[in-house]
Amino acid sequence: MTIFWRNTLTLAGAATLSLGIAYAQAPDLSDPPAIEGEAVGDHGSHTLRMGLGLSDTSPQYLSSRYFADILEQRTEGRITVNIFPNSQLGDDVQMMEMLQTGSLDMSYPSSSPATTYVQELAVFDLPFLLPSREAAIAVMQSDTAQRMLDAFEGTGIKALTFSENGYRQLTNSARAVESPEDVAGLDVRGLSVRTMENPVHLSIWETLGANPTPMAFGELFSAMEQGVVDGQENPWSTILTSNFYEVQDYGSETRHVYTPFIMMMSQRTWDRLAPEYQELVQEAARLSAEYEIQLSTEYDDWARDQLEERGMQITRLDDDQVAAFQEAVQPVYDRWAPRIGEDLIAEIQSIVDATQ
Ligand code: TF8
Repeated sequence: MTIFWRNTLTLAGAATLSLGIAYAQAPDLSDPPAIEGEAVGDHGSHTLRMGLGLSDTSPQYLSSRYFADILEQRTEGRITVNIFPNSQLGDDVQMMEMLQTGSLDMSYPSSSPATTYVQELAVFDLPFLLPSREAAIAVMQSDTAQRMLDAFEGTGIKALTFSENGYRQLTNSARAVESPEDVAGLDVRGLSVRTMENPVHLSIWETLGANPTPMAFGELFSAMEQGVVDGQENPWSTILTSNFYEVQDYGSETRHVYTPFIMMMSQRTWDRLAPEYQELVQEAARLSAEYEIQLSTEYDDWARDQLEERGMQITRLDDDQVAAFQEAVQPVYDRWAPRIGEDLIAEIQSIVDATQ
């Protein structure tokens, strides 16, 4: 077991043991899948810089390390990847711009802020579109999704693969939320909710009666700490690994949107790689995305239970309560489906139906 993985395992182990018995199985952070395949031969040396938004305990980071390890091993050290987590090089929007100029080699943003480059990605932002992780994975691995990755052609960004950011959950510091009325506030003001920089997400929270504020992820913790916003929405693993429980008292298992990540490389970096290296990068991206989805799946329920252990009041919604949210956000479909494309939504829906 390499030093890195042992330290990470210890972190997860300590997190579990120090907080009592976690209800869900702790993620299996033992060494990632074995790296197989022959060395690809000498096609020059490259040191790549990769910027990530999340912390170095997140599935996004752990799978990116696995990606880097595959490249380093299969090129016998000729390709190395230096990973910069915690939004230290910028937020998703800024890092995508850096890919375009070539001042950054790789990044791993959510699909939502990338809709400025490929508008069809907004289909993933439609609320309650993907009813299960199985359906989400089928969509991300479909030809329809590959067409969206290919649509980055000409933007200066090479989109390599989708993986899982995950089902988004609402948290806030004001009150427990189990209905759309709790979001809007009947005798009190609507919740101020930070959203990603994406018009469909703004529309969702406006429709629910909240006061949405688009904001870069790197600014979110201090905005919540200072009360600039009441709440935010992200998967449980992000809420845990970004320590949001320190400034958020209430969580609601809304699962209102499933967001993919997109692993990206600067087109300039990609064009500098020999074909054999390009093929290896694509294979390493695919393998690390599979591992990321496995980790993110294992983290999901475990992270929610860890948040509960740390004092967050988690509201689980029953089918009727979920149905009330689905009904309340129907106007979002009415407004955005024509702009995203009814045919694309129908394609996605048929993939979803085939998994149910
Ligand atoms: C968000 C996203 C982010 C990720 C991360 C910065 O809420 O879900 O957590 O894109 O890579 O901004």
